[in-house]
Amino acid sequence: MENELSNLALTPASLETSIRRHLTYTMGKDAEHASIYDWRMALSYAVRDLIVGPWFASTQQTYGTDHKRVYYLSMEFLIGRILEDATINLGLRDVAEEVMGRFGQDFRAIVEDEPDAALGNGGLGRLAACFMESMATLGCPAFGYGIRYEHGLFRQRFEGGRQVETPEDWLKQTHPWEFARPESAYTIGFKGQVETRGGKEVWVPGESVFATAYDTPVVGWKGRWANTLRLWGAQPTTMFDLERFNRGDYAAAAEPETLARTLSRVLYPDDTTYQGKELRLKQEFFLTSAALQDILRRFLQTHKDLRLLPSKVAIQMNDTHPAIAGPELIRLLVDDHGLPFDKALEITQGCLGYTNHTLLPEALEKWATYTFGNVLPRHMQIVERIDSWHRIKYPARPHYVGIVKHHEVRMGELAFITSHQVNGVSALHSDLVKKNLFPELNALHPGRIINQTNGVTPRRWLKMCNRPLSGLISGSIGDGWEDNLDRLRELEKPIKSKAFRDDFAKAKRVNKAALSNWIGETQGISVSPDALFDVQIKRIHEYKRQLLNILQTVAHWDRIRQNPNANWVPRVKIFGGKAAPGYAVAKEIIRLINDVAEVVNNDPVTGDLLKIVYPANYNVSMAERLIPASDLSEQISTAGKEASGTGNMKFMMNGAVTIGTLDGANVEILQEVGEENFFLFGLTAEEVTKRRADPDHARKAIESSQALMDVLQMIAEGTFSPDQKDRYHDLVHRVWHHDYFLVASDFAAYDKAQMRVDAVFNDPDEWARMAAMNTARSGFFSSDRTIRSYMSEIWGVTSAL
Ligand code: 26W
Repeated sequence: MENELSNLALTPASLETSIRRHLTYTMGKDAEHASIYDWRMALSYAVRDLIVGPWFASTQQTYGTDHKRVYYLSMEFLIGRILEDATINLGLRDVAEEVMGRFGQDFRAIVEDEPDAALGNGGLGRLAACFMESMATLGCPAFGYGIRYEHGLFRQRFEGGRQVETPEDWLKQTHPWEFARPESAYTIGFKGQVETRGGKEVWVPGESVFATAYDTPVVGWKGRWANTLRLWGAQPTTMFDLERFNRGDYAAAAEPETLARTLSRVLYPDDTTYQGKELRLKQEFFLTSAALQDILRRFLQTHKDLRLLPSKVAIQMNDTHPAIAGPELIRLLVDDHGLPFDKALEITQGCLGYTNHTLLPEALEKWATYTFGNVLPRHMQIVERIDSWHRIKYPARPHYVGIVKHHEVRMGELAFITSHQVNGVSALHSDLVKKNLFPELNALHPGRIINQTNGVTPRRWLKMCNRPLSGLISGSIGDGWEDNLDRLRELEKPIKSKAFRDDFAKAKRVNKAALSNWIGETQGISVSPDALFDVQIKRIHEYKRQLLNILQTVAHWDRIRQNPNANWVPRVKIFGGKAAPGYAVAKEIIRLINDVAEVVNNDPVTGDLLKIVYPANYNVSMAERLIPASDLSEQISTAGKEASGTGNMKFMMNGAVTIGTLDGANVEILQEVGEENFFLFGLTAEEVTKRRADPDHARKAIESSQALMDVLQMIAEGTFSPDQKDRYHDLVHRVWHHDYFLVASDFAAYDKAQMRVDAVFNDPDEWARMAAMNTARSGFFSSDRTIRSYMSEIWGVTSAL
């Protein structure tokens, strides 16, 4: 099927007419009185109109050919802004800019007026968004299912250097991309009891809410295909108690409403530690049950035999958050459709796939059987039944392995056993999933665990966010790399010429100049675009080691002060990221970075040689600004801890060189780009385990590095907290005595690697070559490659294009 741009029948004049029509009839404004919001809405509706054609065509085609569909279940979709991305994929970004110009409107300003859809915490949520775009680009018939949180990830401010959270409000203005579907509503039950009627188990829930659908079309590259992101909002099943209301008891009257609305009110802002909160379990079941009811309804519209479900339906669980899908699908098949348990389990396994995104033990979901059984009594029975089925079928299963152990339901084991494939998200991570996370289950089910290395969409993360570089690429290898990213390898030939390397450096320089203007305007810090832009942007976690970065920054600052007239490479250290509100240590690290910045940025001795910038409220839109302007990509997690990383891939694509450990997908980046184009340092995952076994590892490392010793001393003495000299005593004490993430043990190697960075940066042409080679060899990290692989190895789905 071909829905090329010509099918959109678009000319600048017709777009102009459409925008004017929406301004008048949708927004009810004339051009003289329209605000930037009105213009944005008018443009968004005009663009949305153009997506509807391909969207209907895709749906009809899928129905018509009875194509197998993919259902991607995720508690998070970190989408960011939609308008510019949609114009890019429809091939009308420049037309839109021109037409808005005719109205006297600045396209950039309009694009930036759109709030980010921040329905996710970090990597897992952003991956889901990239996957949705790639599935649309590849013509893989798919639905994304998630929750329409009223409030996305909190807004971050700094007060006296400390993180302060405020609620986020993306739905305050009308969200123009969604279509409400009040007619698509499902009842979701909770609690209550299980009754036996005529030898059958029947769940009688004690509470219920409606899940109603909100659909956002997701259009792929060149508008050839569009899928649906279906987000569920919770509605009360009974509006309010009129009798209580009439008695004047207004709060009590609204109780059922309050209860329901709470379910889709906020995104849990924690991706660090699993906390056994009942509301979270309810949210997970709310998403999953609504999705499965919708999937079965759609299947049964055109099929009778539920045993054929796995031939038409592939369901992917984004981590264990929707892992209740196993028991819920079995419940629907057995209780509502009368299938035998064993058959229902077989069908369920045939449909489900499970992606693991973390090995951190504190992030692995497990629910107290008390909570689980209370909220989902029927599912508790089914979980026990799955577990005993598995124990009996696999008598070699060790006694300590199982879904229910020590009065807890382990969601990882549940997801594993109810799926036909389990995958990790990078080669190293998948290896560790086999060896460390599920060694016994892996032995019982050889071949079930596979690897699917993550990727990112090059439309948003190169074409859209980096116009100078994408222009240069198209100018030298032509168009067509956008959906065939391996073609970037063709750049290797031009990279051999000095002229091309100069152009590459110029494109980077344009982005850096824009960023330094933005930093000046928004942060009040003046930074030179000729300095080395060294960037670490990601959630703040101990394992990601922002602490290592800031400690080395202090060491560097101290060295410049000792010898200010040496030939230093000017550096701008840029940080971005949020800490989970309850993660005290991460918040201390944020404060330390801000405190160090305060001192360093005001030091007349180091002046422009070193600046530290930490803009608050890092999000997708900020990433789009920072990544194209970066020289150095900080990927410095403790080896074995970062499952994959996806920011690392975005930096590489945009011509930043990585300083990094052998962790997650860094391993594969290094393999693609070669050691000569990567600043590698640090302990390997195996060495980390060995090193940790030495109880004195930190002390030994500190005592053998004078630089680290000095840095810790300065921080402990209050150099960066003159108003409260003991502020960082605990933090320094932890480095000395409980350095679980081996900051001290990797410090010297990191410090040395940073010196190698400076040496290369001093040779601009060599730096340009390295940077350009990173772009040229980033093709493997397109999420198109990842999705093709999921399609053939997990989903058994072909392209409908
Ligand atoms: C239940 C609390 C909770 C919530 C979210 C625990 C853990 C999570 C996520 C699994 C954390 C996450 O986002 N993981 C990241 O997933 C990315 C996409 O695969 C990887 O690139 C990152 O390395 C991984 O940290």
